[in-house]
Amino acid sequence: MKIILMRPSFKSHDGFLGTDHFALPNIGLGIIAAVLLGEGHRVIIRDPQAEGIGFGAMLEFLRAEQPDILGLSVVSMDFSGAVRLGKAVREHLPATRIILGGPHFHNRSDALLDANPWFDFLVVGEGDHTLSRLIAGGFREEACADIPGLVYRNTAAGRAVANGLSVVEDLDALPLPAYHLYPKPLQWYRPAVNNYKRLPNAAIITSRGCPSKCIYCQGSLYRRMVRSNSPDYVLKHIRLLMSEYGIRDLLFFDDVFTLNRRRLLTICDAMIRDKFDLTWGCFVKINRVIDQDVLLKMKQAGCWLIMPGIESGSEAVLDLLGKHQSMDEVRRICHMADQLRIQVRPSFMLGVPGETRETLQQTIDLALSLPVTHIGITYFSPLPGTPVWDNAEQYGAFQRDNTDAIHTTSARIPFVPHGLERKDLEHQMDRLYARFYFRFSWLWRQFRYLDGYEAIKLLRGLLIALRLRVHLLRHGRIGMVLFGRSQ
Ligand code: B12
Ligand code: SF4
Repeated sequence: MKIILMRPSFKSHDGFLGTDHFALPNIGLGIIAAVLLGEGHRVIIRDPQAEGIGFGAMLEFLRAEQPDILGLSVVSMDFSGAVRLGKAVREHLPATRIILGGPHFHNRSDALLDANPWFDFLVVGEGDHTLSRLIAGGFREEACADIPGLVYRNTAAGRAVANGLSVVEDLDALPLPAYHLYPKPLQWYRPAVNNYKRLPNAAIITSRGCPSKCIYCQGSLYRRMVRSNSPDYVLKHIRLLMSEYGIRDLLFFDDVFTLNRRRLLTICDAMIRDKFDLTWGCFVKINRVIDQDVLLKMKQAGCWLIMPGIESGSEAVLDLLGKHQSMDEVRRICHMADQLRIQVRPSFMLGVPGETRETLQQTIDLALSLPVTHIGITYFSPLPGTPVWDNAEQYGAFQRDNTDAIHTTSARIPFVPHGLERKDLEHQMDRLYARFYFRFSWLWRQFRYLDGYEAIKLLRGLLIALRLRVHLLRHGRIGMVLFGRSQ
């Protein structure tokens, strides 16, 4: 069978203010492709955003290729792009089966399939094997009933039916992503300027799921279902990236890479013993096994960056969000990492449930007081399938039925907490960016971390800061320029 896999994202991410291109290959599609290749199918991966291809050109390509299956990987922000593409493909290629998976879909996506007749199937959860099972079952309705995570049309019921959540038990049994199939060589991709130390960089996932219960997060869907690759598998994967693709810097995109202390230390020990020429960064949770010993070992193994989700400067807000971390812990871990010369790049959300003018101020005060090199800030948006989605209106104003309104960036405000106004959030977003980056102490911190690699990045960073300043002076707002333009 001929299968084309892609993200229906047609937004250009050609640079943070045009200074640096920023694109990463989709790991999930790479694994699905590897599974299908192993079964003898012909697979093509496309990425319009990375390739700089517009909607029309992509449709032309699909019409020329006439795939048996078009598999789309969809984050909520891209759902409207998927609908647009789905309608066009249905019209021009009636025989192509259109199958969607990705974090936008959840247990109650049966209604979504009913509302979108141009799609054939949706997949909820981990779809590594779903396409191969569908093909093996000949797409027959009886076979569909036994495929975990599948949402399909059930003739007897007269509507779509959802088969729950698909979860892969044994991650070591999965093949590595089919790196050779990405539309650009792996070495071409790079994350945003503050997320890599050296190039070429790559990103990998070595565990899935998170035991925490943050009510706004997709990770919480997999509660208690944390599964990890063994250290042997992880090390084999890294060695391949280094030897075949010359990768020198890695991002561990696991929800919380430091979750299992023993596994983490085993991986670090092997990297140290075998003298890996590798720098790396990872997502962490402040209160998940991070301590002085662990951080020191990570540093010795090449870790230069940790990215905690701090989210808010208010413990009461964090408790409401199910995050439960104290400000003392946040400060302690950030200082500990800074002393070991591990850069910290936390993320914050503005306009979360329970937010008030005071808690916004607490978040700004916290961000400015921490010894961190960069910050990531987005406006909060409820995401489909997460606990907060069901009762978002209890906490604020939100256009539930408008998928275009789901926007987890600093460009648009999808959700306004009761008691606040849009302009409060806009004002605080700009204030936080401006006050964080236009400080002498920020510049001083950059110099503290200066080495050959950081010098090049600092020049890029200063260019970005300068452009931000000019933009702020000209337009009075920063937020809109931080993300790509729609094509
Ligand atoms: C790495 C990452 C990124 C990277 C790389 C994205 C990329 N090119 O793949 C960067 C930093 C660029 C990024 C950007 C964004 N991200 Co992001 N990101 C992640 C992260 C940490 C890991 C993704 C990953 O590789 N997972 C591992 C693979 C194996 O899983 P997967 O991609 O979900 O694929 C599996 C299933 O979903 C399913 N599946 C997926 N596609 C398909 C397609 C078919 C046909 C089938 C059958 C199955 C299937 O099967 C796959 C294999 O199991 C996740 C959190 C997480 N742990 O997943 C957030 C996450 C995906 N990101 C999220 C968001 C919101 C974003 C942004 C919108 C953020 C922003 N402010 O701009 C952008 C959107 C960019 C885009 N258009 O994709 C949300 C999505 C929530 C939602 N409902 O949409 C997540 C879940 C984090 C969260 N907040 O909870 N992200
Ligand atoms: S926000 Fe982080 S800690 Fe909370 S559930 Fe999601 S991945 Fe886990």
